[in-house]
Amino acid sequence: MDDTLLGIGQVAKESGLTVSALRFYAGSSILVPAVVDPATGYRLYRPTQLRDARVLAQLRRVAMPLRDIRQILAAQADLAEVAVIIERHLRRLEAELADAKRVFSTVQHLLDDQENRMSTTNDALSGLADRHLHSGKVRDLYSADDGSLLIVTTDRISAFDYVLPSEIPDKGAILSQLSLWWFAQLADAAPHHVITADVAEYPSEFRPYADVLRGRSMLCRRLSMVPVECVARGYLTGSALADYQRTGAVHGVALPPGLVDGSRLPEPIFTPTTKAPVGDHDAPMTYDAVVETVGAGRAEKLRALTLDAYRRGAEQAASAGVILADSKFEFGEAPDGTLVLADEVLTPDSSRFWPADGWRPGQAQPSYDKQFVRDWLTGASGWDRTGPPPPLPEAVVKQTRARYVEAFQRLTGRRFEADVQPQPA
Ligand code: Q0Z
Repeated sequence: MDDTLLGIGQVAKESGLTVSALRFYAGSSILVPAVVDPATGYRLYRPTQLRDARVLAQLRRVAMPLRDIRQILAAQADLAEVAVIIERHLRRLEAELADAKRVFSTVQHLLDDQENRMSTTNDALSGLADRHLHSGKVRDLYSADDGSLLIVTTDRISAFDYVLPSEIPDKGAILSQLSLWWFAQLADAAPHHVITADVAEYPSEFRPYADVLRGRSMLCRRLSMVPVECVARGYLTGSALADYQRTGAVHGVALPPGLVDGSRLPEPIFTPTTKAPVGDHDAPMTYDAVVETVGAGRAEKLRALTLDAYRRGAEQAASAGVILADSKFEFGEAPDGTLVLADEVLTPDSSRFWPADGWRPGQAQPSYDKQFVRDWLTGASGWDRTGPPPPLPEAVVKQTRARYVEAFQRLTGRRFEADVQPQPA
């Protein structure tokens, strides 16, 4: 055995730890010097303890608690036990990262309250900042004390991947009520996550905000969300068209030759995507990738539920003179394993709606709701699509609001009434 002992200064130098840190660890029963020279009082370490000091220095870099490090140094011959301790710490770090993301999202929301004068719901709901979980481009998510979730649909509008600096009055209420109506229409095909949209039934912490929430929010069961965006397409456009033009297939599904932008597909197809973090784009998944992610049983149910919901939606839309080109559904799992339809359904924000009488395969189809916005942004506005987009002129706001109202009334057969508590469909 090599019994050349090392001084504390040398161990510090070669491990990257400081002398005072080494003293502190020794006081915590980690890396206790093998020998204290009785004459000088110097702390002396064995060569193997230098390796321990290096291990310690590395593990502290990833904030591993001292008790875990003590265990690892004691168990070092047993690599399986070391792996268990490392795995446990990795899961802690992942949980902390998820927590940090929520914190950052809340911070952005808080700052937005001050910066973004245009966002009326942000201002009105700033008292709920500590319950705020997440914001999408258009909707905000809050958590209730009883574990349920509140989805608030704002009047924000996005185009070309930007949230515009103008709002469309009542858009949030219209889309929220459209989604509620569809949940009710689809209820015999799939259970859904809505508990109530009646503000009088909301948990008490939301009562002070009843006037802002009424008509534009829904209280939902908290589910374990399936990490797959379930998209169904009956028509070829967008990223699926690009896929097809490159490979002749879409998400691994072969399609007949000769299809063009806006072509109706022989039958609706399931084109799932990954859920990308904020700001990223979703990536296509093959069916096999879905099976790998959620298991064969869930994958088959998701595909069947998605295609069924799409078919029903497309059929009802068609009878109102509207083409439902494609739609994205999100599912969550209830504690008993049931797959539950969640998020929003069959709204213009989750789907492509085209006016049936303007359908011309072979060219880009006009959007039912956003065409005035897109035309103005790419034309008269002079915006070059690099920086943030300019505010919309009043006329474009009015035309666009009218399109949302019209879509709601055609699809549901109901009148849209602002500031009214929606009744169950
Ligand atoms: C949905 C989202 C946002 C609205 C989480 N029932 C549920 N259970 C668990 N999680 C969710 C739901 Cl809906 C959930 N999202 C997306 C974000 C507003 C919906 F800011 N995130």
